[in-house]
Amino acid sequence: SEDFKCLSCDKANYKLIEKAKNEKIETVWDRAEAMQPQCGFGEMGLCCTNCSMGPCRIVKVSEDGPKKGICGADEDTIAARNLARSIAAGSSAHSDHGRDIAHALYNAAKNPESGYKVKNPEKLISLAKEWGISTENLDIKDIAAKVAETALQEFGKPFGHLRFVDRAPEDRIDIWKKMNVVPRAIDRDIVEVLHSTHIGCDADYRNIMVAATRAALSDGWGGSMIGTELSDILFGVPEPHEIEANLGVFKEDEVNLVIHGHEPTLSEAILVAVNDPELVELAKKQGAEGINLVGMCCTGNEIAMRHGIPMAGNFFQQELAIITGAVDAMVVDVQCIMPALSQVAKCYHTKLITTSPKAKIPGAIHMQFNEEEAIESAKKIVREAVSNFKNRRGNILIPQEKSKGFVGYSNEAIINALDGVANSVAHPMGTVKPLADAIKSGVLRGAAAIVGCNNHKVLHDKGHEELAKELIKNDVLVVTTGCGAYACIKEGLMSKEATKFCGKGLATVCELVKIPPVLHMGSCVDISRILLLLSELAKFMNVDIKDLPAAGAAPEWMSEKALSIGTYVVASGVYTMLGVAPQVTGSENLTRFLTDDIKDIYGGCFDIEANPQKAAEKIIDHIEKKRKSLNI
Ligand code: NFS
Repeated sequence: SEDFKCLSCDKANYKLIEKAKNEKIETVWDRAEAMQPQCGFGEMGLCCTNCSMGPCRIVKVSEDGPKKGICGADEDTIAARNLARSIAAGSSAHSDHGRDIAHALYNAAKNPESGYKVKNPEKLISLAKEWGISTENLDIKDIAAKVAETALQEFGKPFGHLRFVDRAPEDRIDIWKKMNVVPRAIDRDIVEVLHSTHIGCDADYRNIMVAATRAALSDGWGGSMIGTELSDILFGVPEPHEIEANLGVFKEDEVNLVIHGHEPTLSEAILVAVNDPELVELAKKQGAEGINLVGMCCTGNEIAMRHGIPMAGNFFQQELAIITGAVDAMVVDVQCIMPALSQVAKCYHTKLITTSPKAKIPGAIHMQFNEEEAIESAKKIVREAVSNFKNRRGNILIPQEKSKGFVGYSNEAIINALDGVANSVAHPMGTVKPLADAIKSGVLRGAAAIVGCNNHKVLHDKGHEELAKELIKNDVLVVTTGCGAYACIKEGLMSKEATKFCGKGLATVCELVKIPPVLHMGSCVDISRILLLLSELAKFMNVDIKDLPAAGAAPEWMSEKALSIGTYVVASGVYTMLGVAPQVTGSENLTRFLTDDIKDIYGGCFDIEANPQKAAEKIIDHIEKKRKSLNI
């Protein structure tokens, strides 16, 4: 298994990569190898396919060759347009997810057949109040309908700006106003990027980035935040749970159902269905002991956070999950689902079931998930999974590796945990005061978020883990979401014992407050939680987000969503470290803009460092500088 250490640093994966080799099954690592060398024009952002006079590409490596596209677009225009379009696509993915949650909330109010119910009426009422919706004489369902409709209006309202923008610190909103990037309506801001990057429209890279930044902010402070807030209302606010993680969570004697993708509207309904006595009975009739539901990628984060469902694996483990031979069905909805899965599934008995009209995969079984009768349609899907148990072929290998950790740190849960200890020291309950105090006193040097995907350009999971370890060793509290959260829990960084990796200050805080040093805050849309935590902290300390000793990092990012996230996080004032360079380096101007000039505008900027040790040093350096300017 020695050879596989250069592909992943997760031991559970070695045996399965070896199994894949023996069984002649191609994985993401094989395809990445076959792709070498990767296209230099694309890598630098210098290939333009925006019109059919092209494709055009700018030659940088020599004096010869075109320096302009056929329409005259130069490297700055081309690289910025490509980046902006990716940001718009990322923002649209998160926001469309948010829209689906809003529809589900509407269904919960209006359509009893849907099976959705409001689980947290307090959060619903508080959001209604925030949005100026009168709750007088209305029952929960009526309020839910109004809140859902108001949320849906955020996508296409003709005037004004997004409601959640007002949650940001005042200084931040002023910067956005000055830069003309206050998001107005989510669909509009995304459409505007597509329009302005059309052939013959915006050619000014800085102005292209204005539209792109606005579209990104409409994700973080719009679509994603709607997704998170309304999911909490519908499915409950996450609370700490101890759970198991890694491919060792599969059970030989139970039906293994993997739910993979993103939207809790599906995973929550599947969770109800797997507990249906009739389906459990059916599983037993097939010879199984029960139904083992496990999560993968961000929808796995969502149900782990709310229900303690095991986290099977992250983006780079999706094929390996099937290669165990123990997966009876993998049920997917949207985003981060490799089309390769259908080929892998064919080599086993596994049923790959697509459920969204937005994401069908040739070779998969399509069973449309109907949110108007969510539970019924989830039951049909689960029945399909259960009836496949008997078709197992015997070539099963479930790795031993799994680890335990605590997940479920919503802002509410973090504040609760802090309240628990600090209430001896008279302070207003339910505020970020204890967190601010810990930072001010220097016990905690600051906080960093480690988020995002897996990417073959980085040793799988190593970028996340090493960075996290280095930061907590230096008393920086780490919060994490997405595939980064999987890497951290698998490495034991969310367990009680994780304090052994911490510096003295952070270890003391963790023991006192009974939290792990790496806090699992959810899926990628839940990065909106991190924005809110930073906002609350900034407001409490009477500063702007950019002044906080805080940073962001996406060591293994790959998706367009990650580009949208990075952009809204930077525009919210956060220094953000990328482990993989974005495809912009062919434009020195744009690269300098993103890594430097932008600092003077928003206070945050991108930095690029592949080595986790060096990335940690830079983050710590940034944090210490911010402490100095705050005089703490
Ligand atoms: Ni987010 Fe990356 Fe996907 Fe989640 Fe994982 S790949 S941008 S982390 S599952 S969305």
